[in-house]
Amino acid sequence: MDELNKFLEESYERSLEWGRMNEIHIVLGNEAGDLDSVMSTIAYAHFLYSTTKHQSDDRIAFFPVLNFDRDGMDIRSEHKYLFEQADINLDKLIYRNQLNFEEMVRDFGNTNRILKTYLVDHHQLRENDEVLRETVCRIFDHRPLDKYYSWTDFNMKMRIEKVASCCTLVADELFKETSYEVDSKLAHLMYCAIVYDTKGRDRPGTLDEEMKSKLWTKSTYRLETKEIFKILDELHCKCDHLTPLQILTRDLKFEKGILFPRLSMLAVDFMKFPNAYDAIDTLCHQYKSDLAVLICTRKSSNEQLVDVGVFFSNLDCEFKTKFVKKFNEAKFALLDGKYDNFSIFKFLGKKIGRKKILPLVLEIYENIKGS
Ligand SMILES: [Mn+2]
Repeated sequence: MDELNKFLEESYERSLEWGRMNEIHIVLGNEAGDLDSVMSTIAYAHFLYSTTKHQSDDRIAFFPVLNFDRDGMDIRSEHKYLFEQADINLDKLIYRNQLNFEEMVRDFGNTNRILKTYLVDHHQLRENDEVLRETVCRIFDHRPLDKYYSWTDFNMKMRIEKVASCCTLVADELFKETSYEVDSKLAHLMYCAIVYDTKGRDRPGTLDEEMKSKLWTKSTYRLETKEIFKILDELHCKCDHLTPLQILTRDLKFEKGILFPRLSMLAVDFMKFPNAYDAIDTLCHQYKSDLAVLICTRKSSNEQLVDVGVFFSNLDCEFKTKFVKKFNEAKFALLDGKYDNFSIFKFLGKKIGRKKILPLVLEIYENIKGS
């Protein structure tokens, strides 16, 4: 068994008997579970494991926790493809539902055992991870800093930088540590995540590019950038094997009670699925959310088309009217729709994605609710 699989299997085994551990290090990715989040999680956990002096101590554990359930792996086709290609057993990865963080924090509290958490690709804990808050000691993220979410009381290190991929930040951290040799499989997996996040393009002079080429030299697979991007993008966009609900959940963010699924098709096309409307309704019920904002993009030959579907689950007409007005001001034009509580907006500006739409919607939402 190769080094990476050995590490993953050992981590998995120890996660089954975490109560026996004296020291646990949790590396936690974001709930959307996109490629760079997943690869950063595994890479950073492997890094911590390899650079710890007490490797032979069987009461120290390093858990790379993918922040979704095992079923969630099957709908993330591009992840699955890369793991299978790298000969990594999907059943030996650690998924969010396999660990009970409440119990863990309770069990470790008031003892001298150590429980530490490292966040990658996000810096806000969602509600059911909030219990880990005081254990967080390190954060790597490439999203804009959430000004509503404060970490100031905590003694921890945060690296938030505007790069295309979170793997870029983690790789940089790994390469800086001279005692650590980046594993060749991990190098390949992180390389692929960066290629995906930079859309298969070269970005000379950026940290993304620098890390991409450093990882390339460590990797054993050596597929061309363009070729990798084409494969991953096709896998990501292919969703004819998924139900509308699966399409909504495979890249989903849930923040401040609002759902933000990202889709690789336009909202107008998504709504053509027979159960599309019911799927959004079901999702809102599952999360007890009163607003879902579908961020939808489709590539056409020379441009990226963006539209946004907004589902007002439990909100009155007045809220809707105000929302439409504010959203209009941000260059989102309302299209005629056939539903009372679901509206589609076409984006009239040049370029936008979830990273920008999410804070915009939160601001509008809080603005209206507060008025
Ligand atoms: Mn990311």
